[in-house]
Amino acid sequence: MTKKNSKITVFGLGHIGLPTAVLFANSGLKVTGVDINKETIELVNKGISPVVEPGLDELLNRAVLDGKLVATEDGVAASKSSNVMIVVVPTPVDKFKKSDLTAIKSACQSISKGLKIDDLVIIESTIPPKTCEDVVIPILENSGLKAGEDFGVACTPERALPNNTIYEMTHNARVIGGINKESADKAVLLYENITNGKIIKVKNLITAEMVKLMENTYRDTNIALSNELAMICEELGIDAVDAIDAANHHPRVNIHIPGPGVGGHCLSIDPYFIVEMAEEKGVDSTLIKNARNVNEKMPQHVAEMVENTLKEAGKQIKKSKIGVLGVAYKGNVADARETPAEPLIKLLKEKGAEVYAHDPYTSRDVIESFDAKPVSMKDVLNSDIVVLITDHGEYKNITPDMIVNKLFICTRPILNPAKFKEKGVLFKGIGRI
Ligand code: SAJ
Repeated sequence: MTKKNSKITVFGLGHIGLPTAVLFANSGLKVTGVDINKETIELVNKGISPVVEPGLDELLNRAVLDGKLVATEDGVAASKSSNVMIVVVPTPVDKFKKSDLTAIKSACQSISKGLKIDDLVIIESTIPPKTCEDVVIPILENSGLKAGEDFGVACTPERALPNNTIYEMTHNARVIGGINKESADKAVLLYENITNGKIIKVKNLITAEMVKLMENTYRDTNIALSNELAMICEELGIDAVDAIDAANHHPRVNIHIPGPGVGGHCLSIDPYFIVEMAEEKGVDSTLIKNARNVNEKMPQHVAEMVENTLKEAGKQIKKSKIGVLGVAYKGNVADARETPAEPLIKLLKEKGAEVYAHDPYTSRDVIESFDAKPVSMKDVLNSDIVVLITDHGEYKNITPDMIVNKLFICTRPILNPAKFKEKGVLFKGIGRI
């Protein structure tokens, strides 16, 4: 697994797969990127990143110009000419909240057709515990080769944060598990090419699969606790944000920040992978399910807050113009996957409101796909009521005089309620008084 003898294929050139491919290529290894999307392949081969991520364009350009990275649709040919295959494809949940492993299965099928003695297959996609054993390995063994004897298998879930992916991929600790010691050791040597972070070797594949799910479930559950405490505080007349801040001064307390719900492709999905396996094994997972439930209901709480605030001002929600600030799932990113803005807009429209939205990062198409009208920030601020959903940096400079009709729901604790109230704005927030 040194620079000289490794040829890598990365399956999936998305938010995580592309930076992974680019980092290996820039470390001097020969990398082929495989994707099912023709446009992605064309862009990557031109050195243009289809993914918005700081620093990625420059690194991609260099990798392509140096001839270290090429993209193709042909996963079988790529596998035949590589000795390491890394799978970084999406693993969503379906409408029953069960994992959809279609992309993993398809990548593994291509790999099995090109698999050779001594190859190493690495799974980086987030997967339910036991997926390597139950799904990945049986497909790879269709090649006629035996996992752990003829070829190696390792699992190293990606844990980089969007918008800081390059830094985190090269500095975060990385967890690696293998089907055997040889597979894990080979994977460690390989990733030492791209990371300065600590590499933690865990006992086996299933432990590595579980670690990633535990991390995101911890965050989701913690945020649910924070959201529930915030809603209780609203009724008790306590400013939850101040109270949480005070509680977090305790050396062993770290309550997360309440908000309009949990979005993104990780925290809102990964807990279900644990629930799925717990149910299969007949083990209780009430806490994890309830946490998801609390977070998924937050848009409903925000919609009720909008309706009640309009009522308080003597207005009806029906036919009201509601301006939404931010549709991305979190601040300073363009990503709107699983964003709480989407169910919120739907609920507001069901209540008969007209919804307008602005986001400095997300495209107009995304806003339109949520059934809101994309408008300027000024237009949103001119609405009957303004609802801030995303904590984008730009929105931290909003001042009371900018809220034209004096009704403001600020679901993120990025502005000081007192400053707005003293200027006559009816200001509401999650857990704010
Ligand atoms: N959120 C809150 N309150 C908080 C923190 C976050 O409401 O106190 C919301 C955010 O607004 C957002 C959602 O939660 O809607 C998720 O945001 P996030 O920043 O916590 O996480 P992600 O989904 O962007 O990235 C997470 C990270 N996991 C952890 O920090 C444990 C990242 O390291 C992982 O790589 C990523 O999931 C992943 O790929 O699994």
